[in-house]
Amino acid sequence: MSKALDGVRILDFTHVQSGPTCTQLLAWFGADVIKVERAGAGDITREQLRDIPDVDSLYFTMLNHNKRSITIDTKNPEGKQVLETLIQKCDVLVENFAPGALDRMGFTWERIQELNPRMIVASVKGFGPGPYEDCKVYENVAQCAGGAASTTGFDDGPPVVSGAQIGDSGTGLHLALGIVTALYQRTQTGRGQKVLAAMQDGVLNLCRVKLRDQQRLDRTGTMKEYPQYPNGKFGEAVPRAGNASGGGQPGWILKCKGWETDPNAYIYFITQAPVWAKICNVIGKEEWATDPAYATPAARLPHLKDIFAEIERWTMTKTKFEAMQILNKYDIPCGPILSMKEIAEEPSLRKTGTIVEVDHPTRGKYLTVGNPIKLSDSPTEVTRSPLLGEHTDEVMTELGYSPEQISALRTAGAI
Ligand code: CAO
Repeated sequence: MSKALDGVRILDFTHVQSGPTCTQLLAWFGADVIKVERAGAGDITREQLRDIPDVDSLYFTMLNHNKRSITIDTKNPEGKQVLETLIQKCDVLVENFAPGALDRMGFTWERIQELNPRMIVASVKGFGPGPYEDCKVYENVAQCAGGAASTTGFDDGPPVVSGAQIGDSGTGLHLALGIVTALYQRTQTGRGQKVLAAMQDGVLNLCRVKLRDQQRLDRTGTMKEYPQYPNGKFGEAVPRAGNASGGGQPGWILKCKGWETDPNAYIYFITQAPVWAKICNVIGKEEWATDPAYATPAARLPHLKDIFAEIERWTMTKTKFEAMQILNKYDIPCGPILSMKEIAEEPSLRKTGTIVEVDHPTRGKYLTVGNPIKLSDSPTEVTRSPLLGEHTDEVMTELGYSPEQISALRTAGAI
């Protein structure tokens, strides 16, 4: 079957996590992704957090599937020429170097446009234009600067960053959307364009509801679904809300049977208004369905702590999976707190290709997260990440270089 991005060639100049997430997605949709790395070293993540000596780390392999790897020293004049040829042959250049690095290499937007006016140049940077635009940025910096950390955690604790890599992988996702949108516009204009996804912006986009809450707080001085209501204090800025739901249906994480020894024996429970009567029945508090102090969503807001404590008395008598089974029968929205071990072993995720086992020549078999976006006419087959420079000769030959030229460039240290 053909793939959605068949025929699109990506010059993948990305490293670490944010950029590689983006180009991996494009590869899964069928683009030919040629990852350019420095000979001898490659993407720094190849050697970071290694669990097997001298073998590409899981950090690298899990972010670089379905790509080809070519080594070029882009600071070597002959290496630069190879890169120029690649720029002429590709549709998109994706990069997430520190600000200014591409310009310092000699590949300014103007130069790239001269070489290939159809080229889309897509970048991840930590910040957009402004006071921090020259800063290098990693995941957690973006979570802090994008509003995630100040709004995550509990009221009596410090800011907390999320395990979800919303700064890196989240921005990679944003960039991928920008790229396919620019490719679509190019079908009308015939021109390339610059695409920028700043990590601060990407995180803030994902924290949109917290900016909503800032304005609600400014206007009314309180937010009734927050755990600070009714007895705690609100300050000037959106406070950390613990496990409160970000939406209009109050929710919380509750203990389940076994919580004393299992750190993940918990369930997320949402007291969705339409099923309130069913919740009351399940937990044995039938009278709450008609009691004016509990019968309406507005009446319940000052009692949320007590309500969740009562529901928890019930959830603590069930395992999280037993509770799920019972609650689902009544359409009560809830979700088990799943550990990574449980997720890795979950058969349904294997079946859909969301968790995939991949074989690697030096690592052997390992698990990875497959493409979370499923296209019915463009199914994803996850193939292993490339070894450093595995496709240098293959790509150079496709670019028109003869075996003699390739060998001379190698001797000159250009590739
Ligand atoms: N040949 C020769 N030189 C190469 C090369 C190649 N194939 N590939 C990269 N280089 C050079 C670059 O030209 C750059 O050189 P100069 O500094 O002399 O211009 C140098 O390698 C290093 O690039 P860098 O500054 O991007 O790398 P770093 O490790 O110091 O910083 C990071 C890493 C991620 C902080 C920075 O790239 C960054 O801020 N990127 C933008 C934001 C981002 O994506 N962050 C998320 C990363 S994932 O957590």
